[in-house]
Amino acid sequence: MPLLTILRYPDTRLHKVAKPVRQFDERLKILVADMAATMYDAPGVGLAASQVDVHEQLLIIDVSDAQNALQVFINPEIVWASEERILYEEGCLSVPGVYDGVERPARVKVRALDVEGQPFHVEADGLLAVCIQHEMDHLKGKVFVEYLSPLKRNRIKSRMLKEERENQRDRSKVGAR
Ligand code: K2U
Ligand code: ZN
Repeated sequence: MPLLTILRYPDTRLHKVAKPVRQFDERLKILVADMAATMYDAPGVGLAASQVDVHEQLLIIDVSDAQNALQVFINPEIVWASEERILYEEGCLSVPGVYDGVERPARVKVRALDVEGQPFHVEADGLLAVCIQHEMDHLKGKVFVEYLSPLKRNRIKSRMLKEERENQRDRSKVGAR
């Protein structure tokens, strides 16, 4: 399974709003497999299709210690969220090296479809609840740095753009050899 390219903030494609999945076919299963390989390789505990430039409502999560319990959420909806909130040090594969506190509902109930198109519900707390909400933000075109102050967000944007320019320069040097 090929590893997919993860878009890096502030790539504007990360802000596209994902459309509902309509066809539960072989293409979808291959996409899930390629996203899972990409997530485990990163490594990460979640990945939204938006991050690999596929703008469909699909996210995957594996919060198991052994990294052998993949969960697939298609067209997910949060049907209930607790009043209680949790502050969690979040990161993002699209914003490598940046971790900061984000406050979210501590528990959520989610309705989604599985890869066969069958509906299911999940009640989540802890890391799973945080990750589901983080990934669902991606499907709405939102990156977690948007919860931070404008000063922090602008510093992160400048740093990511600088790193991208350096990476492109390194790639051109390798190509020139
Ligand atoms: O969306 C992503 O880039 C995947 C995130 C999922 C995540 C976001 C916030 C909090 C936890 C997980 C990546 O897995 S970031 C790596 C990571 C892993 C465990 C805990 C925190 C960050
Ligand atoms: Zn993310």
